Amino acid sequence: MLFDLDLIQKTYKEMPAKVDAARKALGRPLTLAEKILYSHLWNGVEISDFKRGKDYVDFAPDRVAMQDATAQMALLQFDTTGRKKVAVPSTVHCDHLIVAKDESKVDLKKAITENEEVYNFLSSISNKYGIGFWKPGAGIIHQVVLENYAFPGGMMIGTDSHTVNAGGLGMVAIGVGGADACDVMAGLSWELLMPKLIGVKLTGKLNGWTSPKDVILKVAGILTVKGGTNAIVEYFGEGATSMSCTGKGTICNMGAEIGATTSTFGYDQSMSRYLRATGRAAVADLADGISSYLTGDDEVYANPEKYFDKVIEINLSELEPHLNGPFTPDLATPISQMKEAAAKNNWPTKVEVGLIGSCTNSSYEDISRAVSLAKQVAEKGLKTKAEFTITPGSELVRYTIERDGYLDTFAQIGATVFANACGPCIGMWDRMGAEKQERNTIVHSFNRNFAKRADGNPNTLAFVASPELVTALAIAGDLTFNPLTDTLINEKGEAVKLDPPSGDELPSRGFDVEDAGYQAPAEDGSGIQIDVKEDSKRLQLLYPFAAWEGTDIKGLKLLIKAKGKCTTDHISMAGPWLKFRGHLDNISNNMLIGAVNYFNEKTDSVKNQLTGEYGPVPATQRAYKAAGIGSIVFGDENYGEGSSREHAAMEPRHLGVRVVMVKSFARIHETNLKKQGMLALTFANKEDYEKVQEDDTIDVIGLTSFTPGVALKVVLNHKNGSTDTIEANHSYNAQQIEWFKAGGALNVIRAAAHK
Ligand code: MIC
Ligand code: SF4
Repeated sequence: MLFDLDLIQKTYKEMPAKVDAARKALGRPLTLAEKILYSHLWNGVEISDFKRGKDYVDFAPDRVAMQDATAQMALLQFDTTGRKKVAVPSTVHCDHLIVAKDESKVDLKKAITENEEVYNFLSSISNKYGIGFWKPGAGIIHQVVLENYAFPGGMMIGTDSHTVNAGGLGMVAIGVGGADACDVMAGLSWELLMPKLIGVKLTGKLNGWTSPKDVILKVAGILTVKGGTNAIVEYFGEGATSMSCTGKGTICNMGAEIGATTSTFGYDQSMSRYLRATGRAAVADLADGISSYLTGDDEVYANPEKYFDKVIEINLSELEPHLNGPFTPDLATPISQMKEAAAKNNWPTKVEVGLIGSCTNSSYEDISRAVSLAKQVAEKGLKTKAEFTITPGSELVRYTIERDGYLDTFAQIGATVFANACGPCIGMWDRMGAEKQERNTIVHSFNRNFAKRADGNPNTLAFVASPELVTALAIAGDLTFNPLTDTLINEKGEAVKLDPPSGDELPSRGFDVEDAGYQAPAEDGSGIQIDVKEDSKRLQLLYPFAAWEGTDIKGLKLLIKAKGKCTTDHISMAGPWLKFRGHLDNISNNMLIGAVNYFNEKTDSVKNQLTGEYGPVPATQRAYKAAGIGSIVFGDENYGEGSSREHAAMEPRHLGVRVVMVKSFARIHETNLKKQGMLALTFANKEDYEKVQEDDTIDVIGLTSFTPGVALKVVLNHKNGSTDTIEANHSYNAQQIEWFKAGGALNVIRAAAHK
């Protein structure tokens, strides 16, 4: 569908002059990322050569997208700002709360009943404040955004880390917490640390079994889960232009898994084709008119080392299909090495389930290529060994693939089609037998594979791969099957080889849909009432957090010293907890229950310093809160990796944790902590992490002169009477220090609104 053409027209009208001015001021050619950033500076911000990784810059994003699990908190916050309407076009998408169990229709119906209160809340608050609402069943936020809202050269933020998916259509699209979305919807600027720039030059051409997914699986292997932190990854080269737009979306989507601020591609014919196929020829025509502004300058791509902070080159002609995992998306194994890797690591090689789809890989092209393999099952007399599921990304794609007979072909290999929603990607998979917690292997085309993420079973090993490879491995039922070289034995006992996948970039008969699932907001929503019941278990109005007391913070108890990987899934688990995303107190009962306690290597078992007993993390923290004692959380590298969910910051805030101090943070989580008025600190010397002891009482010194760029001190008062004073770095700028002092960014906005 075509939305907001006037916004796109205006952006494109102003963009050339803005880009030219930036090029002139900086005195050099520009990358695409810079063109988009500099043409979206907040009104009044002067163009200057901002220092990457150092300067905070104010921007004016074109639009905001929110999904149901994060929109609840974002809109509860927006509701307290006193605004009448959102200041920029915004949308809400109902995709995260649908459990995948039986099949699409049954599951959707059940979700609509179970989540009625939340859907009604989101629908009416969207209606009131001028927000477009996509009903349950319409599809996954990022797919729906790509199909309807993303446009080359645009800038958007979204309350979901995979908002970056829209980079496939040449946007700078960034995942944020709800508080950031709230600012932009309230008409305020949006602040971002000027990102570093990583260039990825793609040479050659994808062929055979290799797909866009393998590009990002390879990049994740090179850069690791934190290698993209505070950087924009820009892809270019012949390999980029020869790839489909939706393939580019897959690559950008999984940029979240390397911690990148976002990823993007320059405007090209594949984007034009995609825009036209999705009913947006007018946007394509406009983009064609200023195409040189919608991609990096030639000089940049000719000499990338001069303009990017880091350059990676990948030859697509030689790239092998990969499988990444288990438990982390950056453990990359080329398929030819899987036999060896599985044996060495003792990974179960029997594939129990293959799952395709999700916001990452559910395009028409993905499905058509996977179907070309499913067809071969009957043609070659094979039998599919593993279970197989499909999670379409949108009703538009689902309707079209049904029309084109693809769902029938999948049905012939025994596939289950789940609702157009997140489902098994976010622990909303009611998988039969998962409660037995058996060690088992699954392969999927989603993006994340942290422990418990798909089915809640900590012993499920999930490997991420392209939909093509997932389909082949499900047919073979074997993780070590290399379809490039290996044969399968069919029902007649013959050895057969699968032909490489083939498919269509876009449907030859065009896309089709009966009801895409969109609800436009009321023209005048002022009369609409938002009801949140006092005794609701799912929704709770927010109260303002208390302001800083004006002194150093002393006498904090150690709540947990988290060991190793501590993602937002460890801090605030999804799956069964998603139902409490609109109720801060209830969801706080999952706080840090997945984090491993350094001192006993257990999850959800920490020492209560008041009683000396071990208990669950949330209960222990509630005991400190009841006693009026603050606490501190220590953590390892890349703390808060993964999701944008601000619950991972709001829960500790609500329960009385004052400080989170770690070796390093993931970008969105660090911002979320700051926004909620917490202290987010990093060890100046990472070895100091070792000095933290289980019975420590901790003081934070230097807050009365809290200044950007000046380290604070943290004193560890050990039980034996000795102390260690360690240096605590922080990245707060002057504005963020104000948030801390006020007790949270929202308190600052509210105070301004009431002046
Ligand atoms: C995810 O993929 O982890 C999620 C669920 O989409 C999250 C958002 C959330 O936790 O609601 C994300 O990536 O930001
Ligand atoms: Fe949904 Fe999974 Fe995509 Fe997150 S990554 S938006 S949970 S499909």
